[in-house]
Amino acid sequence: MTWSPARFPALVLLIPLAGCSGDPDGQGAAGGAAPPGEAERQVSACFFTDSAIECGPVTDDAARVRVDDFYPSACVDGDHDGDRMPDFLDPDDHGGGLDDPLRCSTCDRGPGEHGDFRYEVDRGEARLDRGTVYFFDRDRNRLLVPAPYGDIVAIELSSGTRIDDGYPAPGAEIRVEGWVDDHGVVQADRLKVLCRAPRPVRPEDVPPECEPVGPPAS
Ligand SMILES: [Ca+2]
Ligand SMILES: [Ca+2]
Repeated sequence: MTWSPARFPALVLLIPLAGCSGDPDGQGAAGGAAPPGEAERQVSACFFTDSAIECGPVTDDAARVRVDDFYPSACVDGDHDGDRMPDFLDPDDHGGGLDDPLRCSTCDRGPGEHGDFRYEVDRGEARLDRGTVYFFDRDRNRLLVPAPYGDIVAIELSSGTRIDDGYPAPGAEIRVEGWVDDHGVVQADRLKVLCRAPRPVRPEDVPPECEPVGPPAS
C-alpha cells in the first residue's frame, strides 16, 4: 500500500506547512521531472553523514572507486523521475531498480515494502508507519522525512521520546507515533527504527560535488 490523498486525506493539512518552497530550482515538484528515458540514466553517488545524505553525479571511475571505499556508508542510485531525490529515498517514485552492486540498500522490515510512505493524522494524533530520514537537525532535535511530491514530515524528538531498535540517523527507515503541534511538527512519543542507517562518514570524506538531498530545513 502506498500513500494517496484519498487514503490519507489528513496529509493535505500538512502540505502547506512543509511544501517544496525550499527547493531552489523547483525540481522537487512533480512538474519538474525529467523525461523518464533521460532520468533513468541519472546515477548519483550518495554519502551518509550524521546530519544529511549528500549526493552528487557519478562522472568517472574515480567516483565509483570512492563509493566502493566507503560502501555501504556511500552508495550509488538512480533518479527515475529526475527530481534529485534518489530512488531509494523517493517516496513517489522508487524507480526500476538500478542493477549495480554498489546500489543504495533498501529496507524490508516492517509493514509494506521499502519506500512505502504511510502517514496519517487523526484529530492531532500523528502516525507515520514508515518513512526514511534524510536530514537530522541536531540543534532542534528534528528529523525530516520526505513525503510525496516534494513535501516533508518534520518530527521532533524530546527527552520523553521512547526510541527503540537504534538511532534515527539519516538513511534510517522509521515508524513514529506522536502529535502535531501548532507549527505542524510531529512531536514524537515513540519512534521505532525499522532499518538502521549506514555508519556515517566524516564530513571531510564527502566529495565537494555532493550536496544534501531533499528540501532544506526551514
Ligand atoms: Ca527521484
Ligand atoms: Ca520524486
